[in-house]
Amino acid sequence: MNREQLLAAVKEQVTKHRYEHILGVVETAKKLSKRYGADKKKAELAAILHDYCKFWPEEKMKRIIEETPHIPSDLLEYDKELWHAHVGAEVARRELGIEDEDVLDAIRYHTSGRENMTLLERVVCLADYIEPTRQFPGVDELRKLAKEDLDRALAQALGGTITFLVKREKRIYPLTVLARNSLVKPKK
Ligand code: DGI
Ligand code: FE
Ligand code: FE
Ligand code: FE
Repeated sequence: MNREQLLAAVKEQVTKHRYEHILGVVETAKKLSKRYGADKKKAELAAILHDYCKFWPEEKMKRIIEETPHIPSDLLEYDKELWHAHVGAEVARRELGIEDEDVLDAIRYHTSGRENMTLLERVVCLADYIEPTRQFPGVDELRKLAKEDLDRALAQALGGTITFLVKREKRIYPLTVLARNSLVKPKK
């Protein structure tokens, strides 16, 4: 499928509001790629597909997690919001014919992050936080920081999510902690 066909496929899976978000992530990921030297084509592809499974029924996602050996099954013990990323990568490969492992990883880790994220993964994950339709306290500061320091901006974004989860008495997926730690330099 080409870009237009993939966008049309995504549009059928999500709400109008979510589709606007996805177009925002595409534009932001392209800008960040230019700024930091990531592969613009790969970033665009991952951005188009990153939330493909966002509204899939819980049971359907659970089944895919259980039956796919390389999807970590401990995801089922954490917030359901984490599931669409891993399931999305699997569906992109199986149903949409995406074979590029860099792109699949950028989809797979766009929510949780992971230790030592690739440049492409960092670009897509940060674009997801700061695209133009996103609104949360501190987002403008984060957009500014994103122009100056990719890793500090992403560390701040993940830190915000960790704080948000703690306030709601939710569990934190360990990869999110590892992602943030690997982006923050140890204090001397
Ligand atoms: O799908 P989006 O809304 O565009 O954004 P996303 O894929 O980054 O999902 C973010 C949601 O996931 C956010 O509301 C927080 C929730 N979440 C739940 N547990 C975790 C988590 N996010 C991270 N990074 N780590 C978690 O352990
Ligand atoms: Fe997402
Ligand atoms: Fe995200
Ligand atoms: Fe998203």
